[in-house]
Amino acid sequence: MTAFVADMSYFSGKMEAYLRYKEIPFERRVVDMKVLRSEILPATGLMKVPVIRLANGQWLKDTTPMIDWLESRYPEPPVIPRDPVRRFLSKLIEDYADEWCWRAALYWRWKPIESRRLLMRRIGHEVLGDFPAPNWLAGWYYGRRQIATYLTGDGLSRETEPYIRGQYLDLLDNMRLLLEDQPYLHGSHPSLVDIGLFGPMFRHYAQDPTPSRIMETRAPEVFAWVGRVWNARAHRLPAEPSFSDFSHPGWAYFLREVVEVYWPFLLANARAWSAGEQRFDHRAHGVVYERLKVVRYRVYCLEVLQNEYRALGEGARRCVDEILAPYGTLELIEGLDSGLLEEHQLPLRPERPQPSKLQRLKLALSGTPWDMPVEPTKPGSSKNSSSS
Ligand SMILES: N[C@@H](CCC(=O)N[C@@H](CS)C(=O)NCC(=O)O)C(=O)O
Repeated sequence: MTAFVADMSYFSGKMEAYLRYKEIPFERRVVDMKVLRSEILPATGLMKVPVIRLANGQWLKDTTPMIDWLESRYPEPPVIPRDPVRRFLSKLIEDYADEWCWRAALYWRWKPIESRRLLMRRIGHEVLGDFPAPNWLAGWYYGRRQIATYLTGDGLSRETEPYIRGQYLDLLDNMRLLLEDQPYLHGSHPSLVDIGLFGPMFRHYAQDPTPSRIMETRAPEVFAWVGRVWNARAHRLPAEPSFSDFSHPGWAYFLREVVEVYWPFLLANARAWSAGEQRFDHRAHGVVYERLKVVRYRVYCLEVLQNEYRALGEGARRCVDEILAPYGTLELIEGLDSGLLEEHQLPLRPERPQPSKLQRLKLALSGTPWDMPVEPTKPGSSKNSSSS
């Protein structure tokens, strides 16, 4: 199989850590705009990495379903705990790492001037080589676009900035607590929570100059863990992973964030989507993240997690509820239907509607939005959700 990746990409780092640890053979292809446009977009409907092309020509996209799919083909050693309670909580934390840790990782990449300058140059050079503009200008344009979409367009304000900034330091402190007692966050072997948190920690925090310096001094344990996960190989570890439960005090921070902040964010996004809105406000940590973009993909994330929760046996569900009880309960939305479950069935359907020339040009200039560019479905066109 071929993994299409970018060297500074959050989700590519996550995927590669998984493939390397599992020792799944793959050819590594670093993408540029041309590959994104001419190979990845037609095959997957997005210009995003990582994606995988299997030896038989079929494609996979999106790290979360990709890992699920690969786990079913390469089950040993598992990264997803087989115990249903640990499995569900791991998936919850993976999703939080993907969707709620993203903004802060972008903040630390694009806000400090030394990181911003370096990354604009790097991206201009490595990804945008064929852009019809000098590399530095293309990199500058890309950086401004990331800032506009994922920071100022995603709730960064004077009020929220200290919390966005502080999330990184909180992650470091709490990961350090966990790593003082075990080589990986969840025990003896890399697991889904390591892979998920590797997203922000590797290509952004450990490698972008400003946050990297902080990690080196504030949490060398995390710096060492980044190297350990990258270098982990299944055959060098005992055959049976031993994954702990979530009772270690280091998990309290993550569970609280998931229950008090992330899950309500997913609910608010899903409700706004059902109401056909474009933006919504979200209160967390006593401040308001204003005018967050409603993202259909995150309605899908909630739908998947709710399905996982509902599939738990009664005993397992009670156990999950008890573990989360100090922080609250997971409210569910009845009848939630993002309409994206089928889109994420892997391998992807080969016949896909192709973007028009105009859509391609728009994508090249504005970047791939969070949502589907080619088959936009208006909210409300599928069964709509109502809250319970
Ligand atoms: N949910 C997707 C997210 C993939 C994603 O957002 N990739 C980023 C790089 S880390 C990307 O390709 N962005 C392209 C752009 O912003 O134009 C996954 O888990 O794979």
